[in-house]
Amino acid sequence: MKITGIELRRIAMPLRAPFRTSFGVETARDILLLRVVTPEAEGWGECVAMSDPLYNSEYVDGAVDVLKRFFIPALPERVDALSVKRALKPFKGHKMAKAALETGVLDAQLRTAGQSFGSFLGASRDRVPCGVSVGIMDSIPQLLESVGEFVDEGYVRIKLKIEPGWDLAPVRAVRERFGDDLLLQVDANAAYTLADARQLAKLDAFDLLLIEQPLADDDLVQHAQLAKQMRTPICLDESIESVEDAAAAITLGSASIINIKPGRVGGYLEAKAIHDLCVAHGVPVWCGGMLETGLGRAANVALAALPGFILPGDTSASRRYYATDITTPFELADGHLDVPTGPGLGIDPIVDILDSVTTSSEWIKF
Ligand code: NPQ
Ligand code: MG
Repeated sequence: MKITGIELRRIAMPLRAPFRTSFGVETARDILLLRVVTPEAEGWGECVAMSDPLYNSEYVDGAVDVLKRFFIPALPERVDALSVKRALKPFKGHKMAKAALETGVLDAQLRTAGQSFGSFLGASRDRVPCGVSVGIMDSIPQLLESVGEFVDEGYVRIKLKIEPGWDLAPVRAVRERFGDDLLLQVDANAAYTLADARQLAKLDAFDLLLIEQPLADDDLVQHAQLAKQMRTPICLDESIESVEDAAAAITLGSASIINIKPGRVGGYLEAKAIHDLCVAHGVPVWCGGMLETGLGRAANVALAALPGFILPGDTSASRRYYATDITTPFELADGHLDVPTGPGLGIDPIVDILDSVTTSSEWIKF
């Protein structure tokens, strides 16, 4: 495949409600989209980096810079997704920027071949059960109202964002209101230390599916120690940036479940490799979310349809975050989203909507 050019497009997407985590409050999503143009097709890659380096070290301006300065110039004359992955391997870090470029090329490649993301990745289902991530609130009544709305919409699993001072009380309140059958888990986004082990172990009373990323990103050894001090399964998110990280976490006993986000690990090829490793080790995985538009969501839903994704993901409907998506919105049916079946992502941006949220655009001619 020869690339004619790549458009770097920056969009601003207002969130329907502020989303608060242990690292901050977001009211709008600042997103970089890559449009990879070939003579045969156009492929889309959504970069999941935030505008500020709060979730991990990446940020949108940094992604734009490393793509323009290093990644795009390093592409070979003829490309496919695998050759992009190989060409970017010498560069350290910047997994979210790498993932966006690899995904844009993969989408163009699959659209040309007439194959869907789901088929390419090895999906074994045509729809996926969906969970939802619920932000930190100002009060317990507010939280219960929000969780109640999501339960009514059909979400099959609830994830509560937690931080020191907002952990036991919200979990207890949600369990009391919605009962023991509700699938419930928590995500700390690295807000605790091993000194909090006794407090975290109190969560064991609430029969949670898992606790996600309680400790710092680079604390694999301490996660293994924490795992011995609580019964709730530990799931890693931020700590896992590669198949090697996943292997280390499994060997050390740092995680018994892994959250796979293609952006965080450098793309869908690496995400698939982590899935395969986890299946081989009997480690359940699930698909995380980064408040993607319909473009990123389409690929995530395809990934979440692989056989090892045995827990519901954060693959929520478009309206969880956005009043207006840039694609036909993903809508929940019976707690599930359908896996797109068309070539590539199987979904296209709606040009007028995309234009209306675009804040800047740059064309890089090959
Ligand atoms: C997580 N996502 O699993 C992340 C973190 C996260 C759905 O909980 C703007 C952009 C705000 C990306 C807030 C969910 C965000 C963001 C949280 C990602 O850890
Ligand atoms: Mg997380």
